[in-house]
Amino acid sequence: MKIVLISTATYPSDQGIRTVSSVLKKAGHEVKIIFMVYSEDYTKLYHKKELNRLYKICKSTQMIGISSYASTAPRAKQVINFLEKRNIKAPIIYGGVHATISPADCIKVANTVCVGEGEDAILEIANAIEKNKPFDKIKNLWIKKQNGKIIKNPVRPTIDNLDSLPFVDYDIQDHYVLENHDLRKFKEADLDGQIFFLTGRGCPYGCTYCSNNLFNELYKGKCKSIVRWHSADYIINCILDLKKRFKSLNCFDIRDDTFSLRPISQIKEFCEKYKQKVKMRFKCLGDPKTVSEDKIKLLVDAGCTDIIIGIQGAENVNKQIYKRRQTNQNVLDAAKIVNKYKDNLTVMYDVITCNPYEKPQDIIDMIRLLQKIPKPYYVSINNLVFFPGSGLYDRAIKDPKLKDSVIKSAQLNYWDRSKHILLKKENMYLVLILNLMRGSVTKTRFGPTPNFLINFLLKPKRIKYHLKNQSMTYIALSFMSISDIFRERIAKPIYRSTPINFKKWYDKIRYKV
Ligand code: B12
Ligand code: SF4
Repeated sequence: MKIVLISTATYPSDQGIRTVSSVLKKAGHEVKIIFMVYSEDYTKLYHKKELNRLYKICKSTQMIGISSYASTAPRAKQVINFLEKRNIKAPIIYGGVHATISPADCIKVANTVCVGEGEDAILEIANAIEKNKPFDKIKNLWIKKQNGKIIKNPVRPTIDNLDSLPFVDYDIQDHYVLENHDLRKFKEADLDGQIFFLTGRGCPYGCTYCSNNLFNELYKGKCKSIVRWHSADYIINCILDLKKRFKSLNCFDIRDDTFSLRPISQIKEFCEKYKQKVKMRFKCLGDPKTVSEDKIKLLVDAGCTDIIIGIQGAENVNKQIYKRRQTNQNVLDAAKIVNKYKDNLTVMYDVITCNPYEKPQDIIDMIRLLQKIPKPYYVSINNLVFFPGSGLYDRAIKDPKLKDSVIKSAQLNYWDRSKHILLKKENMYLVLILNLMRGSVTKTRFGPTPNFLINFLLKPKRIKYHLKNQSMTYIALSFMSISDIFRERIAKPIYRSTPINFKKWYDKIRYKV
């Protein structure tokens, strides 16, 4: 059967839709994937020309699947409405992270919504359509009947054995990507020399700003363990397959929420096999509590050149607001370990700010913590986006004072610094300083900002004055917004259009490989 899958992600990796596709292909279906990549200014919708082009590919298909994040949900809605207006015959199934977390929103837009892991459900739908049978009893689906009644079927248990899944679909001859108002065939160069790769699923924690929170609730009692891993052999074979297909690959970006959560025995097996068979640089993520000397040594030795470590909030914010059981000492201990490998390992710390619940002292504490971390490193300052379904969203949406910023923040990207600060208007002076610290950190500066200037700006009297009198903050924010616009509208598009070899070179220079 002919099937079209549409991804609204802004980057054409999307392991979710690619996995759904490979499961359908394994069962003999003919699948095309369309990557509707678009601007990270989420207020922008697709042009009519682009939608018409999409329609041409979809019109002769028997089933359409579409996925979105919360931020790209307006785009998914636009696509579904457009296809329906053009009287497309094929049923449209809305799946992915947003459909999992906000099915009630998605069912207003599509008649069929897939909640949670979609592999088995989509296969059952395809088989039902092929046999001309109804599919309204299939688990994981919400179905809107013609009379408006909504059927909410329960989710089935998670897939325990991830190795039972076929390799992620990278048959790029069946893939299309949006460029210059046209849908053209996917090229190897669209991968930018690296592949985002998840070697497991699930996270045992439940930070209140994160979608995993709700995912864990959804699957309570429906899985042996929410954290599931692919075996080392599965990952290595999959990577070798990709390496054979794409000669321009020079890096694997392992995007598991916390790769360092894997027990040391698994990391050891993975690293030994990776070093022996793959011999290619890779990146991964870790959390301060599970980073250990043994693990980092093995990872660096196997070719790990970059690690992202989540700090997120200052200790008090992590404990009280994010429900993230992590102390500043955990961060400093992990930082000491990774810093030992500074000649071969680039470290990036992730921080979340612009949270209307944080107090001035919390932001000061975060800045002081960053000053204590051994240099050099990178720091990514992310401004809080309230994602529907997260605990923090549920808390803030009830507050009339915050409701507006809760809803509007989902249309912003974490790095839209000035827009976030002006939207939330809390502790503007201090959030501005923290945002000015983003980038590469050395002994004397944080990003473009010298350390002495940070200390000068953080004098208690100055803080007190500028938190009350905001005119200087507004002036600084207008410069910041010019720089943000430059980054989004000029620097990013130029970078994205550069040849793959330039991107590979830049990545190496940036991370000193
Ligand atoms: C890898 C990753 C990235 C990568 C690659 C993204 C990409 N486009 O491929 C990068 C670093 C680029 C990235 C960027 C961003 N990301 Co991101 N990312 C992830 C991460 C860690 C893994 C995603 C993944 O591959 N999962 C594995 C697959 C197998 O799971 P899945 O996608 O959910 O798919 C399953 C089901 O959803 C379903 N399904 C999926 N598609 C479909 C389609 C159909 C038709 C059906 C029926 C079912 C179905 O079946 C799949 C298999 O079971 C997730 C967290 C997570 N653990 O999922 C965050 C996550 C998706 N990202 C998130 C965000 C916010 C972003 C950013 C917007 C951040 C920003 N810059 O502001 C950007 C922009 C992303 C974009 N718009 O493209 C949020 C989304 C929150 C939300 N509620 O929408 C998540 C959930 C993180 C979080 N902690 O909250 N991300
Ligand atoms: S933020 Fe990271 S550690 Fe916390 S629940 Fe989400 S994925 Fe897990």
